[in-house]
Amino acid sequence: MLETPRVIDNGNVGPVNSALVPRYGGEATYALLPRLRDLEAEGRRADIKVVGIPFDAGVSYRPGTRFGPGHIRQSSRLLRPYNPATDTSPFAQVQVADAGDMAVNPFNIGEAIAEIQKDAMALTEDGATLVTIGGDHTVALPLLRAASARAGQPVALLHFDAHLDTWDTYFGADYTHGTPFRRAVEEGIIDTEAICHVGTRGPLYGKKDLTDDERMGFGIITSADIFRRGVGDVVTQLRERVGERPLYISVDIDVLDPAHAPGTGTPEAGGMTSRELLEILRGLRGLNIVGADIVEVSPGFDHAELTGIAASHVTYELVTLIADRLAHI
Ligand SMILES: [Mn+2]
Repeated sequence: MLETPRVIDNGNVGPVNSALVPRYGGEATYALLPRLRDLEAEGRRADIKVVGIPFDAGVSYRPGTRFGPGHIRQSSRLLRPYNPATDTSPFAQVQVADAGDMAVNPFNIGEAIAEIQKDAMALTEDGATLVTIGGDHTVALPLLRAASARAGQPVALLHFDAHLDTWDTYFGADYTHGTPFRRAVEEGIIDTEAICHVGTRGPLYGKKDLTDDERMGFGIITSADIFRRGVGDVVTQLRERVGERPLYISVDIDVLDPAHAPGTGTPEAGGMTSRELLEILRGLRGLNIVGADIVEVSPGFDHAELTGIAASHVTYELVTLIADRLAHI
């Protein structure tokens, strides 16, 4: 077994050194970062853990997000360690590692949710922050449970998605990828003073979908709002709504237009561009982000890694934000 040369910056173990090893060779960890188990074998710990949840038992339309984590990792090989948008090197500011995949039950959603919650609690036991690559949106519920338990209070939520995901049941099922945020409100794990959907669009079952959602406390910035008002104005509103609260960010890749992210389960026309999404995320710099997920990447419907690349960059900006905040506290 050959020793893999890595970038070591500021004492932190970074990606494989791509001046010595081709980016397209070797194991596809997220951004070619070290495996958590290898760091821990050396007595190190990670401040940020990127963890996969290969799961799609909660989908209502196209399946395939069980292959999302592997696809995002494969599409992340070209990411580099310096982020010019923020003038930071996130993998040098803190230790970031790929924690591998959670092994969740593909046949029993209740059991899968319990396993995800248990694994999320175990991975954050040492104070690490999780950035999760999914998986369908069902996974956000147990991740929010763990995030609010660690924060010791309900967390603010920015939910980037084409859809509300606050429906009640589907075929009588309470736990699906269309219902996690209604369950989260019912469970009191998100702070209804500071919850907002961003990027919604497309037809609904009826106006009641919106009135129910509003009654739960959600604000809505639609995809059309972003086009009409612009990124800067939207960022200002989101920052005011969240303030200094512990914040969880959930990004369904279908928030992007199908032109930017075709590889997803429930695509809707008229979405934002990947440039707009990345710029909104950069605008959240300094906020107290306690966890994040990027979900609904379904590689069987992807073309030329468009969706995988978009998701890998979204993950990179989320890691950047968390690393920068951790480096300044
Ligand atoms: Mn969703």
